[in-house]
Amino acid sequence: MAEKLYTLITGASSGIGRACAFALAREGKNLLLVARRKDRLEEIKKDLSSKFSLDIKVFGTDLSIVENINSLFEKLKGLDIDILINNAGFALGKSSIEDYDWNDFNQMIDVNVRAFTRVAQLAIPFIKKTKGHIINISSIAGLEAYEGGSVYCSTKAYVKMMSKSMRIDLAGTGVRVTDIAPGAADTEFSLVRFKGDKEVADAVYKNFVPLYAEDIAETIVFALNRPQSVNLEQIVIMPTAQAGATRIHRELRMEN
Ligand code: 8X3
Repeated sequence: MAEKLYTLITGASSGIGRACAFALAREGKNLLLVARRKDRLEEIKKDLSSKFSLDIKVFGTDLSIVENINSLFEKLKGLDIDILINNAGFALGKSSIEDYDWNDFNQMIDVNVRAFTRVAQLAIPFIKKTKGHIINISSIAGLEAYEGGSVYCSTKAYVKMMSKSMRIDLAGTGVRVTDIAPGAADTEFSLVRFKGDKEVADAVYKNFVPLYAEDIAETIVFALNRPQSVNLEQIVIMPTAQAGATRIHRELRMEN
């Protein structure tokens, strides 16, 4: 077995990706952190390096451009990677398909579908070599369509189906594949979806206790730490107050 193993995390600068970096650092994993915002990755590296003795490499790159993914993997050549957290993805906009901005559709497809697929494809030889684990981040949106979610929901259904396909294609290699499907998680997700409109974004998580990125990261650590012979294939994780993509029980809280 290789001396030094790395966990590769895409979309590592915020939300679930960032929480995974912290959770996996606590597990003693060396990290390869990828995101567009390199300054944020450097901050995470600085923070983690002050607490843990790990090898952490950061890569500031825009995965929506396939050539960037190809050159990222050129740089990773020679490293032993046993975990991929294929997390980069986002929603942009929320409206009827009739009115949706075509550019928003394309940006989601570029990252949630194309980059997700290319990262998985180029990571597989590394993960096969170490008999490692691929964690794909889908969503409750990939299981249930909702109003205004057309392309976002479809991209996440794609991730779900790709996860199953990877399981089938990689059966017999010792590689594990887990699809993590979170519900309402209070991250930058809604701020990005609503293009910086904080009031609208905050309202998504109002009057109930949402998931936090750490809840999802801890669940991922649980899946990774099962015995090598056990593959948790799909984990749907929602707040207790959420019973479906659009079924959230909100309590009106009385202020003191
Ligand atoms: C994020 C969950 O329900 O806001 O993928 O689409 S949802």
